[in-house]
Amino acid sequence: MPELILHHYDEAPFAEKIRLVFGIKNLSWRSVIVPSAMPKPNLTPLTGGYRRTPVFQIGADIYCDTQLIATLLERQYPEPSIFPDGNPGLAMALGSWANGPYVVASVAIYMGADDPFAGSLDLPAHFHEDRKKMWQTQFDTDTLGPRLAGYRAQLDAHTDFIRQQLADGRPFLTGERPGWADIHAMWDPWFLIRFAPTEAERAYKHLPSIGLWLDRLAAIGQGTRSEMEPSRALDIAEAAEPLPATGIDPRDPIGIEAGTKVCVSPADYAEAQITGTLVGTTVSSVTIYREDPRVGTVAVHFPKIGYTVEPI
Ligand SMILES: N[C@@H](CCC(=O)N[C@@H](CS)C(=O)NCC(=O)O)C(=O)O
Repeated sequence: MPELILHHYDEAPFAEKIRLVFGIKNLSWRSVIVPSAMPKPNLTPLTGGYRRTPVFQIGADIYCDTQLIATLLERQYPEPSIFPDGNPGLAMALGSWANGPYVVASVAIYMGADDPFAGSLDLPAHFHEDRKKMWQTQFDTDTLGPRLAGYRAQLDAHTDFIRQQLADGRPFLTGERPGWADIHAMWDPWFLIRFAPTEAERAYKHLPSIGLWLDRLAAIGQGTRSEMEPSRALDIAEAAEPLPATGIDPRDPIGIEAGTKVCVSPADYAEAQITGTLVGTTVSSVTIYREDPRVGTVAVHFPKIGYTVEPI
């Protein structure tokens, strides 16, 4: 049985999303710790330059972005489902809220907060500079001050969606069982509590239902985690063959033929150009093959939502 390898670090809230999926599904997985800021010399041979966290690996197949990783895990391990109320489309569509305006409000608040790193987080000295550059397409960190109140107002309006869902006393957002909707929504309080505690207190202290809901989510755990050296993950990729190419979905409007050299880029933040040969698409994903001197041929998979694909 090939191992499920998550490249992540403990403080990464997007990685926490996938750790919670492992928890809901009670999966055993291998944890490879990556640096929280660039450079990431043991990750980029696998991804071709994609630097965001987390990245998921099975053999020589590399999956970028939580939306794609969650979809894959749900397909391979359907029970218990991360869509316990039977609304997979709605829960996935929430990603455009959670990964968009909701997350930007929280990160802007953190970047402009008076108490960043107030907790005991183990982050490198250049972390703030790294993030400033990474988020520059969404906001200018140097001029956040006068706009912070506006971001706080935005955050509170987003948080109120969670309060409304929990108002009838249900334990999780869609009912009795936790799922992907909870995981989307927990990103911001999880992040602010750790990265900007004074801001978190302002935003959540008067809403006890949110703290109790976060406690219930934390109690799910992470499944069974065991650590792996980064070099071992590279060796595994080198020794494995990627999944066979699927070809272009016949209904795909992409207009690029299989075998074409392409560049895949995140369309929102953390600019990067990942180049390779287009070998497959589905209605919601894109796969390229890349050659790397350390790991040989790897398949790198991206979701379509939030990414661009251009021939080069
Ligand atoms: N849309 C991506 C976003 C991932 C993301 O922004 N992750 C943050 C960490 S939680 C990140 O990459 N930070 C910079 C880094 O880790 O290098 C996903 O859903 O996976």
